[in-house]
Amino acid sequence: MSTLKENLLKKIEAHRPRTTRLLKEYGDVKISEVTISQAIGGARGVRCLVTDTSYLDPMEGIRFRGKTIPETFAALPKYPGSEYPSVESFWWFILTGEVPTAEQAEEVIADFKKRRKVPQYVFDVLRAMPRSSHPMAMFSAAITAMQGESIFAEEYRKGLGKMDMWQPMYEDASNLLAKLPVIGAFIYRLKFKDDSQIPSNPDLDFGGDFAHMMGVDKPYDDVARMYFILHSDHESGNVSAHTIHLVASALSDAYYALSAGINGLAGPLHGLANENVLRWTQDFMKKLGGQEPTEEVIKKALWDTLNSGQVVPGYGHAVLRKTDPRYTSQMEFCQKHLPDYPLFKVINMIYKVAPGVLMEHGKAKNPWPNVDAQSGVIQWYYGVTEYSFYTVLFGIGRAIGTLANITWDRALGYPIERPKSVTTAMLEDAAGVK
Ligand code: NMX
Ligand code: MLT
Repeated sequence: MSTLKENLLKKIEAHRPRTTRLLKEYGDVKISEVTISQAIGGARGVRCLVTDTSYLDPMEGIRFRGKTIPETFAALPKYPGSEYPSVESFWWFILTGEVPTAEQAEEVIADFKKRRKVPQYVFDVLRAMPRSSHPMAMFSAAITAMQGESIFAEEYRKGLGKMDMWQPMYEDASNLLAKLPVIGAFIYRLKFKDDSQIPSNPDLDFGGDFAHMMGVDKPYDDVARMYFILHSDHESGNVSAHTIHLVASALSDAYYALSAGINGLAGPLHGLANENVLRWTQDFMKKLGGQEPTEEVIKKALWDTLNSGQVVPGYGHAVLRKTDPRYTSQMEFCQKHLPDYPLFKVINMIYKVAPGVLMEHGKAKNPWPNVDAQSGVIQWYYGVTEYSFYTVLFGIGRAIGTLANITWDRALGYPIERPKSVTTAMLEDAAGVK
């Protein structure tokens, strides 16, 4: 057993009695109530999921295993020669809640390298799809195509005890995660670089190899590490994480569960917003025809979007009520690496203007930017200008937290998810509507 798996087993064994005790002794304690507006309105604010990998506070933003973003980046060992930790060290951290040593992180890097090879049929499937397919459709199809590799599904068929289910789930999660950079970069080069593929480099870590296969020079390796970690987890009520948890609760394997979540991430109100931010900004710059953007013209463009009934992409959030710290973290990266880049200046100008416009518009509960408002500019700066690819980057990141989460779901024996629905007539009865 690998050191990581041994450590995880210890954590699982220590955690199980907590869940058992809560269920047995405190199962009737209320943590939430549901109103009619919550039942109709997308269950906003209803507390009915348990996730230990991360927690989202509306005012503070995300904490991964109790640590804020700056604390996470400061605590994890940096990848040698890099400003950021490796994704593999973060994988250790998000799974166990403990910061790995540099040696432990190295062990995971070595383990992931062994799991990296993608079966040829996945590339064949992708090549058989129309080249016009959206990169997210390709990404989802590639993950589903690999379902036959699932160790969990095979072990389940043979007969698997409930308390042992986390082990094959862990193997599937690790196998799948290690392959995602290869699949992502393949899709990018298939669609946008005439299928001129760059083979994986066995000397590189998750982020470094992704940058190498994308064909983008340093410091894009650090951009990849930062980007994947920032997008990894956002507790489990968001569409992608919730879908992955929900599908896995039917004891569908990690391949089925992750591809389902990726489909949810592809929606414009969720991950696809990062593509739309860049589309919106580029369209707006095109209309300016080389004219220097000003706060006044940005204001007008924002109002035009709102008046046409569209949302301003990259702004607003279902939980957050302040600027997303993932936005801030990427903004700080830009301030350091590309302070004078014109597109970054425009994004900053939108940040100055948009919250006021959204407040005046009076609908959005949160007028502040989310993660997607700042992520595309970094990609654009490093030459990845094909913005329909951006949500795949989000998806590779999101796999980290959600695959850790479903491993824990199996470790703690969480049951199939099945909330109860009611009819509109029942709501009217409950409200005493005549
Ligand atoms: N632009 C215009 N209107 C907005 C915006 C926005 N950015 N955000 C919220 N609203 C509207 C929303 O459409 C709703 O209108 P209506 O009453 O007509 O249905 C109203 O404000 C109330 O919505 P909220 O309760 O503030 O937001 P909700 O929790 O329903 O939705 C989002 C959250 C994130 C879906 C929403 O803010 C949005 O559509 N933002 C733009 C898309 C985006 O950036 N999504 C990415 C989210 C982060 N991620 O990566 O997943
Ligand atoms: C996410 O990262 O999943 C988004 O910010 C959406 C959310 O948390 O609801």
